Amino acid sequence: MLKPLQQRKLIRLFNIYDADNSGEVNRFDFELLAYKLGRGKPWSVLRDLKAKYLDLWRELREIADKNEDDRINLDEWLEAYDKLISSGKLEKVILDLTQGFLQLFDADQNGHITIDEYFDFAIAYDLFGDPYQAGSFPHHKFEEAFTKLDLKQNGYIDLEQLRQLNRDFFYSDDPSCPGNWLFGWY
Ligand SMILES: [Ca+2]
Ligand SMILES: [Ca+2]
Ligand SMILES: [Ca+2]
Repeated sequence: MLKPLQQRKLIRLFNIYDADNSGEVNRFDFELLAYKLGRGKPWSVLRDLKAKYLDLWRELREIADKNEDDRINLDEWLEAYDKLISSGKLEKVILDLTQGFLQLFDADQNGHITIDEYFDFAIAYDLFGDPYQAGSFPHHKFEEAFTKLDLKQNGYIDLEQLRQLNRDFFYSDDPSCPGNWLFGWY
């Protein structure tokens, strides 16, 4: 059974992946995320991003689309994560997620996520609003989130920390846990 805090975070994650705010997650959301992330980048980069996100979508559909209608609604989403967590299968998902996250957002590929790289993630996934629109992006909240995630307070997040933050995001029932902030406020 998911605890209330876990559930709240998973609903937050659902809303992030529901990029077009249609109330369900489907392949269009993943295409949209790829386009947002690839905006202004060369075609070959965008093409690879699209392929990556479609793979991600297929994996998620496999896990969560219980009634096989090519859409994941919130009930299916929560049930899938509940099962992944209770069966212990989430650990593998977290390892894949962490690796994928570094591939996508560690722009200079040095194994560390800096605040600038986290900023790209925040924009693509619309974690805090549009930073280029006046009044839309609470920059103190964004910086506060990164400061919480920067567990060693050394200005970046490394692979091991990222795994820990992901684990805490999915498992932790402690409101003061830094990993809760991985996808912005919740
Ligand atoms: Ca959607
Ligand atoms: Ca479905
Ligand atoms: Ca980096």
